[in-house]
Amino acid sequence: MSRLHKILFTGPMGVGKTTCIGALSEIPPVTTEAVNTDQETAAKATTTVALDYGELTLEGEEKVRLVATPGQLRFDFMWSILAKGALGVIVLIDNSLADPLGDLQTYLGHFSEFARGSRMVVGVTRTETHAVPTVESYYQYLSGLGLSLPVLSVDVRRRSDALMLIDVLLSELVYAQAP
Ligand SMILES: Nc1nc2c(ncn2[C@@H]2O[C@H](COP(=O)(O)OP(=O)(O)O)[C@@H](O)[C@H]2O)c(=O)[nH]1
Ligand SMILES: [Mg+2]
Repeated sequence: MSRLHKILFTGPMGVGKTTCIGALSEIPPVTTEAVNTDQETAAKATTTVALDYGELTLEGEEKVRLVATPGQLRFDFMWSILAKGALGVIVLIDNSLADPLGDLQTYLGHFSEFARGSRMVVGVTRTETHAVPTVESYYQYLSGLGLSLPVLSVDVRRRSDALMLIDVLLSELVYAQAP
């Protein structure tokens, strides 16, 4: 399996990274959960401290490694290590949090190489309960930063939505590599 075939998932704690890899992976996902000591940010019993790992076979028998970053910002030193050699980054944003566009800005900053190289897709979760910011306002926000990235409203508990994120990222990569 080539090192190049890695897709990285990132986004705030509780957004759905572990769920997304679980929905996609053909192997039992490897996840490193620990007792959540940050109940204020997300009321979950456990949280991912190191990473999630899964595998998915694409058309043409190519395998991709699915890797998620830990959500808590105090583990952000891990992000660049995990991003090394990744084909692209899927940023999940939780629309129910206080400042979803601010969250997006954080991940755009940390993964700016991917954002500028059009090797990034934004998936917005919990739009069924939190309709704003709208997908349109995400596009406007990105456009204000000179970025043109796909933004999709997703519920990553559904495998079809999770697969859509992968498909859109892969078509972006093909387009980015076209002469
Ligand atoms: N409404 C909604 N809930 C979600 C979605 N994705 C995940 N969840 C729920 O959010 C919780 C946290 O998800 P998790 O995958 O652990 O988040 P992580 O911290 O990013 O890994 C779980 O209870 C999921 O069932 C989504 O797209 N929409
Ligand atoms: Mg997790």
